[in-house]
Amino acid sequence: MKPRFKPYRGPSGGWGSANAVGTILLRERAPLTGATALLKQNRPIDGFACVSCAWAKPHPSKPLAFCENGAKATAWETTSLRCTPEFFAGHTLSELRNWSDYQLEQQGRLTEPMRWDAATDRYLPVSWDEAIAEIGAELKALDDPDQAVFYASGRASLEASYMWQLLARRYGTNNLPDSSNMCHESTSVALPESIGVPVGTVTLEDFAKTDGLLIFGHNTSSNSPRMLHDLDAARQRGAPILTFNPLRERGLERFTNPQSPRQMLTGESEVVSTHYHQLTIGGDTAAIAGICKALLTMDDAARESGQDRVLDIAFIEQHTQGFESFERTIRGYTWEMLERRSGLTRGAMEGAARIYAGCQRVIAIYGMGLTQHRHGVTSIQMLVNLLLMRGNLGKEGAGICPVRGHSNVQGQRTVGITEKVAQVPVERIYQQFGFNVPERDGTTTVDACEGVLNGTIKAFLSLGGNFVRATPDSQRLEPAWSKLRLTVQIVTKLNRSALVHGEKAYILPCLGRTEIDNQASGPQYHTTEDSTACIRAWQGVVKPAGEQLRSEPAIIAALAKATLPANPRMDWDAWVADYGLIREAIATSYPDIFHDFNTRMLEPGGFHRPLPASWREWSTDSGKANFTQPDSLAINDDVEQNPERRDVLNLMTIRSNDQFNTTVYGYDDRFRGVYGTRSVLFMHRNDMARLGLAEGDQVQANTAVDDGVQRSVGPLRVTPHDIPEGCCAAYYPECNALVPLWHHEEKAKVPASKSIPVTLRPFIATTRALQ
Ligand SMILES: Nc1nc2c(c(=O)[nH]1)N[C@H]1C(S)=C(S)[C@@H](COP(=O)(O)OP(=O)(O)OC[C@H]3O[C@@H](n4cnc5c(=O)[nH]c(N)nc54)[C@H](O)[C@@H]3O)O[C@H]1N2
Ligand SMILES: Nc1nc2c(c(=O)[nH]1)N[C@H]1C(S)=C(S)[C@@H](COP(=O)(O)OP(=O)(O)OC[C@H]3O[C@@H](n4cnc5c(=O)[nH]c(N)nc54)[C@H](O)[C@@H]3O)O[C@H]1N2
Ligand SMILES: [Mo]
Repeated sequence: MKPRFKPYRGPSGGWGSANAVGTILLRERAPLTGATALLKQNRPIDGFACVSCAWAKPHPSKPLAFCENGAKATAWETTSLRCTPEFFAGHTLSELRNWSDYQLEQQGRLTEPMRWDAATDRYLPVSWDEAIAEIGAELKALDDPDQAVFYASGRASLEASYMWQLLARRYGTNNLPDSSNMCHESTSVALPESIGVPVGTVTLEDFAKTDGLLIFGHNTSSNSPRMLHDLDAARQRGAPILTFNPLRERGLERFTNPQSPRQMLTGESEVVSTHYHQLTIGGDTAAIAGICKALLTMDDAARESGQDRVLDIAFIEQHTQGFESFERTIRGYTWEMLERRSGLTRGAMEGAARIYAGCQRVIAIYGMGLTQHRHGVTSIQMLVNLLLMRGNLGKEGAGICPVRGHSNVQGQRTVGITEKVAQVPVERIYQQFGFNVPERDGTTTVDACEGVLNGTIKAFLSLGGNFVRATPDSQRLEPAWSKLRLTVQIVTKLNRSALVHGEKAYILPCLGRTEIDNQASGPQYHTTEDSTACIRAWQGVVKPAGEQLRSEPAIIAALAKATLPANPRMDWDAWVADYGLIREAIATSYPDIFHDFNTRMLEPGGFHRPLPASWREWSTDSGKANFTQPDSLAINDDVEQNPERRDVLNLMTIRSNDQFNTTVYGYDDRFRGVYGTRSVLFMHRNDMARLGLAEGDQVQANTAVDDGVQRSVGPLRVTPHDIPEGCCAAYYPECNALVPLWHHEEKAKVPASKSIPVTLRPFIATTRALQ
């Protein structure tokens, strides 16, 4: 199909979404199973948690509790397409490596365990027993357990995740990186320092009571569309919504509620953001500092004229520390510098401050636009500072709301998927299972990539995900994978990570969350934790995609039995027979959060993890909420800045409305007016003119760093867009080759994939084409 480009003037939600749902059900050839499954989507206890985003599910649930993208995710999993041994017989891996992400996953659900055969360069079927025994033998043969990595993408249930970390730790390593290391790890580093909890503090009840919202760097309409209902309800109550985003994301401008017959019939839509601030990429710390500065000035004036203070002085005195030095730093910034760094005018920042000061209960929402930067932790902490100034933490209707990505990524950390030993209940694990958790911290995602490059990693096992495709520096890393001895993918669909592999490579196909998981004691529940720390039970509703598929807990248990010495205290078989026993083990390891797990998970609405910050108890070093100092207002200080070089643009890698991470559902990005292609580069018209480019030109993007490595992606079609000058945007994962592995958040090590310096050149056909 020929690509088309046409600005989208419609709202998010509405008929555009309804049409898209029908299209995807047909494309996946799952109109019936898919549609039936949708009726049970996000219905706790007798239904399943959406496999798409991690946004909270309301209780009681609505009749059709799903969104366009949730429906796509369900259709993707309940598809009737199958990727069988016959498919693999027909294609060598060298051939498949030239296929796109879309083509690979479009083959449908994997049905049988497969083993790579070097002689024919094909995956051939293998029995479960043989595959598991061989993997166990390979792991046992490694010189050092730290040569193995146990990666987890954020979809696996609490039960599977707990078993996965236990397997890795008993085996002898804390090498447990997960997708969070590329995502919200900046949050997990920033929030504990500031407020003593690693996760967001708000619940849906807070959304129902808030009177003001700030949204930084989150594309809500594509990535957590169900949240639009909560935003819409707040708008109806008159709450202002201030959005800060370099792109004018259409879905954050207008929304038609698909559950409102009136709006659907009349085509009416509601405003989402009342104020939209198009700051420059990475300009958030400066923009928030500007708002803080304006608040201080307003507070000075109020004090002088004897009016009510703008700052919540009682809160600051009783609950925080570090305010004086924070205040000094903020007052020290000049407006000239704040304007230059943020890309916003002083007037815009002052205006935002006035609106913020007019609200009594404010929630600050954020996503990858803050976390995937060199100084992501600083930006997040600045946002917390802003909330602290007016006591917007630990009270109803207010708080910080990091919107997590994968549907159980927050929960995985809660049950031990982390490379950091300090976060593991070492004592309890010892009492429970009689072994010592290894003392050395494990690898983050970036460390694991380095280990693959330098040969220290020999075995890589993946519980879901598509690590090869999701990580930075693809052109540099891909060839290094062949040096590994063992690669294992526990997945539902074929992706590039199974094609870029080690000497021994296996695909172990598993059940998805929509599917009925029958074990010895009957159908099993599984549990998840959403972005509001709400833990609930779910169960699959559709027939498994193949008879040979095994559940994730069953696969992990089999691997554990083949790898670890027998230990009567870890009864893997009993756990698989009855997941309730896994939950009892989780409750023993984490009693404060999970006591009476098996009962409480079935309570209407589930249960919330206790978060001291939400009742103003601060589990920080100081015992108070900490105002932190911004260490830098710079955007890219590990990349040489040269103001003379006006040919360098700052690139952000973003998601379309038709993908879930590396899963590409289709080639349209309706809200951004792009149809039939992902090979685009969104640019400001002035930059195009300055660089002598016209709409439709094909360019190659090159990373503008001087570390001896050539990084390029193309062809990309030059596409004018409403984006600040000097900034440009293109899609992830196609552009991951442009992100240097060392270019990451300085403390959290999250790849800084939202700010990559690039130069553009006309595309020459000899360059490696975009996959
Ligand atoms: N349908 C669908 N849902 C998803 C996903 C998906 O791929 N598809 N992925 C899931 C996952 S794992 C995650 S982590 C989340 C991701 O959801 P988001 O956090 O929304 O991530 P991105 O799509 O990368 O978009 C980042 C947004 O930040 C803006 N941005 C970029 N740079 C900056 C900046 O410097 N400052 C500010 N203020 N804004 C900036 C971009 O314009 C964009 O609107 O969604 C989850 N949900
Ligand atoms: N440049 C750039 N890079 C990025 C990002 C970015 O914005 N820009 N975003 C980062 C972020 S936020 C994230 S979270 C990562 C995502 O990184 P990952 O989590 O590793 O990748 P996904 O694309 O979500 O993984 C998709 C695969 O998961 C498998 N899968 C799906 N469902 C299941 C299941 O139920 N069980 C199992 N076992 N497997 C399943 C399927 O085979 C599918 O192909 O990418 C990161 N990389
Ligand atoms: Mo993510």
